[in-house]
Amino acid sequence: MKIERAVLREVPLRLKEYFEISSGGKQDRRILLLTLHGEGLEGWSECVVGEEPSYSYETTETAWHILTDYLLPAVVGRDASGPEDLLAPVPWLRGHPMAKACVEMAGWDMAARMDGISLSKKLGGVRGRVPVGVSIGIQKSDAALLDKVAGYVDEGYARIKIKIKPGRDVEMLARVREAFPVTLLMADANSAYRLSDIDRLKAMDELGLTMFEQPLAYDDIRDHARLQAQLDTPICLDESIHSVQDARLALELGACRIINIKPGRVGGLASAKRIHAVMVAARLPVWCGGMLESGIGRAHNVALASLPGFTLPGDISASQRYWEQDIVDPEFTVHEGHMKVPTGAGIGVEPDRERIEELTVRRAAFGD
Ligand code: OSB
Ligand code: MG
Repeated sequence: MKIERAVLREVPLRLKEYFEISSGGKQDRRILLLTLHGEGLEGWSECVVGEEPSYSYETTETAWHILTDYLLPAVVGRDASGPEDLLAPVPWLRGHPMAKACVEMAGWDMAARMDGISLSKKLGGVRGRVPVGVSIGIQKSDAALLDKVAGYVDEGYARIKIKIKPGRDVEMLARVREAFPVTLLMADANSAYRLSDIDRLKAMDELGLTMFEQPLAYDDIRDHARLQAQLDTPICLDESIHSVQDARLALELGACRIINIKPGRVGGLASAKRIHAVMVAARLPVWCGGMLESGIGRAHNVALASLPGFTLPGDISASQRYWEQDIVDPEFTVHEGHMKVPTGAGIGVEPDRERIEELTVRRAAFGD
């Protein structure tokens, strides 16, 4: 696949609702969109970096720097054998998985279009629709949270994830569990606890949670193993897993029983597929996480979630849960707890080019 041209854009989008997690909150996203051109086709992707180095060390600014100073100049003008080969010219570039994934994922979209098949099919997807959940940020009060949960349960979401932090955890979750005795509930701490918080963690172990996501430090697989040995609730790792090597280490140590796969966090869709394969071989489930994406990133996530091992509902909610107006047509919707996997070529949804152009505040182009 010859890449003739690349255009990177920054597109600000305001979330309908302030989204708070244990490390901080956000209202305004600075979305980075990449378009690769070549073979008479395009490939689209979204870089899922956050605005601040909190979830990951990468930020909008570091990704812009890595993409424009290293990755895109290396990719444009080259004839790669496929998406996995796109970054072959920069094997020495360490880290920055979200910036790398952005290039690789646009390559997957283009490769699927070259074959005239959907991205889902190109990746080995087997499902026409995928079960989806919703991730609820930390609310001002427990009453506000109960309201939110009720609303999403009514909308049919297959699983409710609740963000927690010390002090907004045991009692709050117990109230939700009491009001929703049979709903699939899980908690995501985004690394807000330490092993010394074991009493609180054990209290949450009594609430019948489907899983406990990333309770401990982002770089501490060993302590997660110690914690998992003391809990019945499966631990799901998010921030700790950046590669198939991390996944193997976590499984060997017994640090988790579930992995949240985000293609951006693990350096792309090929890496996501490798982690998926290791988990399927271990007979453990995975699900697709989210990074408050626009419809472009969501399209990639839905395609990935159609692979056989993605048996748990993903953090892949309807466009309307995030944005007044998404930047793809059609927008993503949820019916009976599921989202349809687009069947058109590539990501299978049309970027709203006019609106994207209008919203663009920064642009870098490579190639003629
Ligand atoms: O930990 O899964 C997370 C959003 C930003 C950063 C980290 C996380 C999240 C979410 C949102 O939980 C999931 C979504 O996109 O709906
Ligand atoms: Mg998480």
